[in-house]
Amino acid sequence: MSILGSPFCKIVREVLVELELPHIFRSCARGSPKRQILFEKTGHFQAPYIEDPNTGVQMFESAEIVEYLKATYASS
Ligand SMILES: N[C@@H](CCC(=O)N[C@@H](CS)C(=O)NCC(=O)O)C(=O)O
Repeated sequence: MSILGSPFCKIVREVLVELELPHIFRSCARGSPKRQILFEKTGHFQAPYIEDPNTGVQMFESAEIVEYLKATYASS
């Protein structure tokens, strides 16, 4: 099955899977009411967006998210 999606979200999801990090994925496809929910929460809509309940970190920007996940969860 092929699913078209954001290439920016894809690289973040790949790192979440690679690091075997349990996560909840909330799709914000065009037309999804979750877009408005994210906008109301952050004042902005952009995907990907991550919230880490372990650290309280909330961030946009795929490259920064990948860097954060690797720095926080990759074992050396
Ligand atoms: N520089 C950002 C770009 C992210 C981006 O452009 N995301 C698109 C989805 S692919 C987006 O949220 N666009 C706003 C919209 O769809 O309204 C990153 O690397 O995360």
